[in-house]
Amino acid sequence: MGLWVLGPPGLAGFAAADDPPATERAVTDIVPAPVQARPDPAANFTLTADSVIRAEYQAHDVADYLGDLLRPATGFAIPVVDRYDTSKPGITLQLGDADQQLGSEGYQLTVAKDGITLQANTTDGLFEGVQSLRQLFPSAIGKSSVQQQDWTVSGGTVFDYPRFARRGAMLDVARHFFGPDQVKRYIDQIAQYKINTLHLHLTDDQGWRIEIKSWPQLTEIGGKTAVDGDPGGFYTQDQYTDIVNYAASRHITVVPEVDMPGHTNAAQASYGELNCDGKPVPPRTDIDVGYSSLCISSPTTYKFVEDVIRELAALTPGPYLDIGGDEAKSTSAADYSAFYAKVMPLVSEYGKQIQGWHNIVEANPPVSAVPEYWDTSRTNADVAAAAARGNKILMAPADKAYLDMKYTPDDPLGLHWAGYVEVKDAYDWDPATVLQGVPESSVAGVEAPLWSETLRTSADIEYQAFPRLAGIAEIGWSPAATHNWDDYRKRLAAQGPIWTAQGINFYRSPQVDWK
Ligand code: IFG
Repeated sequence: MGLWVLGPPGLAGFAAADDPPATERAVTDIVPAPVQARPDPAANFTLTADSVIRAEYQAHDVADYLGDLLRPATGFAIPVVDRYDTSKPGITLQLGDADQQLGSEGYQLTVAKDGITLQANTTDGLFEGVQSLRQLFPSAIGKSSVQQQDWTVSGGTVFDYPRFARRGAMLDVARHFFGPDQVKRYIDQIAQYKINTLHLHLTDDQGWRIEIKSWPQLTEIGGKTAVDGDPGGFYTQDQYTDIVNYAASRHITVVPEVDMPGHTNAAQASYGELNCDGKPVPPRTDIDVGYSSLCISSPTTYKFVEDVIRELAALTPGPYLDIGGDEAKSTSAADYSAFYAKVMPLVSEYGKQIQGWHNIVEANPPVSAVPEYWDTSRTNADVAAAAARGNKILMAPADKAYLDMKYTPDDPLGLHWAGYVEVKDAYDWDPATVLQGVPESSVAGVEAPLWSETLRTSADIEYQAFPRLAGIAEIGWSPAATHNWDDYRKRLAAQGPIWTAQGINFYRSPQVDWK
C-alpha cells in the first residue's frame, strides 16, 4: 500500500511503502560536480541519536568540525570515537592509504545503509569530502536550532579530486572594513564549495587594515577611513593571526595583499616621508583609482616596503605574499620596473613567493611568481610570455569572476565597468582557454575577487558572492567535461535551500528555477 510523500518542495510524489525516504539532493547534485558520482537510493543512511563519528587522532580536527556541523540542527551528541570502535553506527573518517589518483585534496565517499565512510590521503581531502557529504543531508542540517525530523543522507558513492590546485576567493577589506567575525563568516561560506585560498586585499587608497608595529600610524591614521566616510577599522596582528588560524581550520590558506606602488594613498596620508615632498597627502574616501604612487626614488620607500613585507611574512604561514601592482597609472613604466626590481627580492628574502596582479609581468618576476589575470581581454601578450617562461597564471577575468560586478542594472550593489555578470556569465568560461597562449598547464587555478567599494555588511557580501562563487568554485574544481550550464543550473537550484537554512542572503537569479 503506497502513500503520498509530501517531502521538501519538488519532491512530492507517490511512493511505495518500502521505498527509501526521499532526499533533497543525490550525489549527482553535489556542487562542485565530482569526478565520479553514483547514486544508490536503496543505500540511504539515517543519522540517529546514537550515531558516532569514528576517526583516528590525526583526523580529529575534521571529525570535530563535522560534528559541529551536525549537532545544532539534529540535537544529537554525535561523539567522536576511536577509529576502530565499531560498536555504534555512524560516519568513519579514514585517513591515508587512499587511491593515489585522489592526490592531496581528493576523497572517496560511500553512503550505505549501515554507515558512511569517507577516505582520503590527507586531512585536506577529508575536509573537502565533508563539504560533499553535508550536501547529502536535508538542507535543514544548516539550521542553528534543533529540528524534529529525519536525517536521511542520500546513498551512493563519490570518487573526487580537483582539476586545479588553487580555487580562491578575494575579499577587499580596504575600501570598506569587515571585522574578524564577518571574515570568518565568509570563510565558512566559501569552504562549502572547496575554496582553498582567501586573498585578503588589506591596503588601498581609502584604508590600511593590518597593524604594522614598525609603522604604527598606518593603522592609527590609515585605518580610520573608508569609502564614503564610512567607519574604518583594522586588524591588530593578534586579530589577523586569529583569522589566519580560523581559515586554516577550514583548510583555507590566507594570501595577504599589500597593494603597491599604486593604491597607496592611505599609507601616504599616514606618513609624510612616504611622499616625495615629505608631506602627508589628504585621506581619500572616493572610489577613483590610479592617482597614487609611492615615491620610487626615495630610500625610505624601500625601508617601508621591507618592514611591511617582513612583518606580514611573519604573520603568514602560507607560501604567498601578494604585492599588488595594479593600476599604477601615476608610476612611470621605468619607475615601476625599478620599484619591483628592489621589492621582488624582498619577498623571497622573507621566505615567501610572489603573487600579484598580472601587471607585475612587466617587471619580469621570477617564474615562481603567480600573476593574477584580471583584465577582460582574451589576449595579453605579456602574460602569455610569462606563462611561456613558466609562470602559473591565476585566472580572475573581471567580466567572469569579479563578484562586485552587478548581476544586472537593477542590482543595488556593485560596479559595472567590466559589464553586467549574471549567474550564467560567471559560469560560462574555462580557465584553460580564457586567455590566448595560456594553456591548462600554465593555469594555477581560479579566484573570485569581491571588491567592497559598494559593500558594507555581510548581507551585501553574500548577495554579490552567492550564487556566482559556487560557479567559480566548480570551474576550479570539476573536470571540464562536467561543465554544462543546463545541468549546473539544476544543481545550483538545489543549493538554494541550503543557503536559506544558513541565512545566506543570496541573489535569486531569474536564470535559476530555485527549489
Ligand atoms: N579595479 C581595481 C580594484 C577595484 C576594482 C573594482 C583591480 C586589480 C577595479 N584593481 O581590479 O581596486 O577598484 O571592480
